[in-house]
Amino acid sequence: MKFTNLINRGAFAFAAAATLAMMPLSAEAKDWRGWNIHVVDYPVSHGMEAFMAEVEEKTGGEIKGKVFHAGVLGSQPDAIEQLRLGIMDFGVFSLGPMGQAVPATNVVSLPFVFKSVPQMYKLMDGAPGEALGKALEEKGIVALGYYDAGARSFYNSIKPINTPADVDGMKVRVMNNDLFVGMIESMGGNATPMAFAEVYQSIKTGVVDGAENNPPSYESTSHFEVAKYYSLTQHLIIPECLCMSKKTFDALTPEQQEIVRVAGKNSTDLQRKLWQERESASMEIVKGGGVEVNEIADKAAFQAAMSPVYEKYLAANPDMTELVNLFRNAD
Ligand code: BDP
Repeated sequence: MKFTNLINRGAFAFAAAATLAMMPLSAEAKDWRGWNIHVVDYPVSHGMEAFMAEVEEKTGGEIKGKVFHAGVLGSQPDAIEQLRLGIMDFGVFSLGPMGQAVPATNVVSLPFVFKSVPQMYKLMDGAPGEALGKALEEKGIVALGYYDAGARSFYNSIKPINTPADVDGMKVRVMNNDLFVGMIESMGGNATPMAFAEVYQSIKTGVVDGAENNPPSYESTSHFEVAKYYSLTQHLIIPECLCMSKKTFDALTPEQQEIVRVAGKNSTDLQRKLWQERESASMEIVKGGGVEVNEIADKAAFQAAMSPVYEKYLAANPDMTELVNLFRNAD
C-alpha cells in the first residue's frame, strides 16, 4: 500500500472520530419510555425502575429511559399496541389483556389453569413460558421475564361469595378480554369490561357491584374501601410480562441486548421477592380497613362452574389444544 493512501486513511479516521465527538450525546443515547399501570410504590413499579437503572448503568448511559407510572401513558390495550409498533419501548403487562393481541397468551387466562403460584413460576420459567415468549415475539414483543401477580379473587360491595351461585346476577368488572366475560357469565353474572382506572368510581356509584383482583391491586387502588367483601376464590393466576418492543430490542448491539436480558432477569427476581412481601402487607391493610375476608371451602365448585370457558375457547381455537394441555396437565 502506498504511503499517501495510509495518510488519507488516517485523515479519514481522524475526521470520522472528530465528527462523532462533536455529535450531541442525545442524538446517540437512546431514550426509552416505559409504560406502567401501577402507582410508584408497587412491586411492578420497583421492578421496572430497577431494570431501567441497571440498563443505564451497564450501558454507561448509552441507553437512558423513564418509567411512566400510574397509567399516565394510556390504557393497557393501547400501550400493548404502541409497544408492538415501537412507539413504546418497554412495559409490564398482564397477560390477561395481552390475549387480545397475542392469542396464545390466553392460555394463562383460563381459570384455574395453574395449580398454584409456585407451579406458575416453574412453568413460566420453563418450556411453556418459552412457547409463550415465541408467540409474543411473532407479534413484535420480546419477553424479558415474567413477574408475579399472585392470584385474583372476587370482591364486591354486597355480600361474601361462597359458591358460584352467589355470583348469579352480580355486576362484575373484568379486564379487557372476552375470556373473562365468559367466565363471569358461566356463573350467571353480568360482566363489564372496563379500564382499571375506572373501577373505583364504578363500584362507588354502583355501576358495578364488584371486580376481581390480587391483594396488592385491591389494596393499592383503594377498591377495598368501596367493596368490603373479599372472597378468596383465587380463580385466576395470571403472570405479567416485562416486555420490550422488538423494534427497540432489534436496534441494540448484541452487547446491549445481553445487558438488557440480564437486567430483565434481575428485575424479575426482585419483583417476585417484593411481591411476596406486599401480598401479606396488603392483606393486613385491607383487614385493618374493615374488609370481611372469606376463604372458599369448595374451590372445585368454581372450577366446575368455569369449565365452559375451556370448552368455548378450545372450540374457537382448536390449534391451542396442545398448548392448553401443556399447561393444564403439568405437575
Ligand atoms: C392488576 C394488573 C394490571 C391490570 C389490573 C386490572 O397488574 O396489569 O390492569 O390488574 O385488573 O392486577 O386491570
